[in-house]
Amino acid sequence: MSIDLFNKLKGLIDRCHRPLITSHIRLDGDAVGSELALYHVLKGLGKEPSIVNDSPVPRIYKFLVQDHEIKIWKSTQGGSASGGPEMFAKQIGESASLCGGQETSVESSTVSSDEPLRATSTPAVNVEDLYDLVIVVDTPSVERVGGVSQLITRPHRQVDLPVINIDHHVCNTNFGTVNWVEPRRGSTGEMIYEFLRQANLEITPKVAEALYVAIITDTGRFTHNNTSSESLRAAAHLIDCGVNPTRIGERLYRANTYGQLQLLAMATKTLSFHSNKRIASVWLTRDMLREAHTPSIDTHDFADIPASIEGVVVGILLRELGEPNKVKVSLRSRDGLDVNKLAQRFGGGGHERAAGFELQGSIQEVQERVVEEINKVMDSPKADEKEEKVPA
Ligand SMILES: [Mn+2]
Repeated sequence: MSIDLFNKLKGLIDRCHRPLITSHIRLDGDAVGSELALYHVLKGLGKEPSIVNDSPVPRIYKFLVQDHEIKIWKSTQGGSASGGPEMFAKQIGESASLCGGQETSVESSTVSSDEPLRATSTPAVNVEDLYDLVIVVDTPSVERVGGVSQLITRPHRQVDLPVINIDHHVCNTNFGTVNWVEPRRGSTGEMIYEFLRQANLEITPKVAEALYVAIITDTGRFTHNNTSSESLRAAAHLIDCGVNPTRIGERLYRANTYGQLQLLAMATKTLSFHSNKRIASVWLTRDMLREAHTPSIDTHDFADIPASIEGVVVGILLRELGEPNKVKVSLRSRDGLDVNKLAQRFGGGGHERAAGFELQGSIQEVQERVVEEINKVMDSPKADEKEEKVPA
């Protein structure tokens, strides 16, 4: 990070009083860990930070979070961003007075409720009255923030709130007022660690634990191609700051539910190969999730099932979403095949070796389209060149 960029970030953080911290929909360990680390640091500096997310905290990361620390955004009906100032006031209401004594709509993240918000007559509130800075972590675009993007984009605001964008996605759109985007980084947590070091800010055990979770999960336990000596040095220092790696390992990697294992068995049964076994895919339907009593968020690393097979260049996970006929596609690759570029063709994105997008259609239809597109990329001369290195 350049001195100039550091000074800009530091300046905005020093001047703020009530920063809003948020991240992408369907939170992962990097998102939750980065948010919490910043939250605790800012609290330590005497600020009044709030974390508000579109999605609830996935079960395995809840051990990091106290109920009141992360709030969840309640979207309006249909999940689309809509509603006038009254609806907006209701949505961002954080205290009884702001909500006219009604129940608050920004809930603790550990409360899971899919009830759509009902419009009630509440006084209009400006976002500026609640927050004076927005910090978005680990998120490539404003759209990926989900409903909380209403706090970042213009229509409901009188003045532009400054937005800090800290991210390592190669497809980041630089949507912030200040953008710190480094795609070579293994995680956003690693970037926040660097910022704290450079700013000479204290890394308390709580901060260290949150950052460690961000780093270890996003590097795939230090195995993904974005893992660097810096990732490991950061992790090593975080252990010095109070992290117990065994405890974190237990919480993250020995915490499967029976339902998850049932789903794993079901998903593995759907395994199919394409293109001379260079592509492998599995899928999960809503019925499977229901049968295993497991939320979709607990299955995001199932893309590793097909990708873990020897010789497979691209692993695909297809998941039916809540909306009818909508499928979430997750891709994992190796041998230099850039799935971020592939995902961008379908309106998604991510990293070179891990990316995703959503498509309309049945699982079968979506699978065919995606395999066809991957084949095109694989068959291009450039991909062939790289593939020659792959043992058959
Ligand atoms: Mn990340």
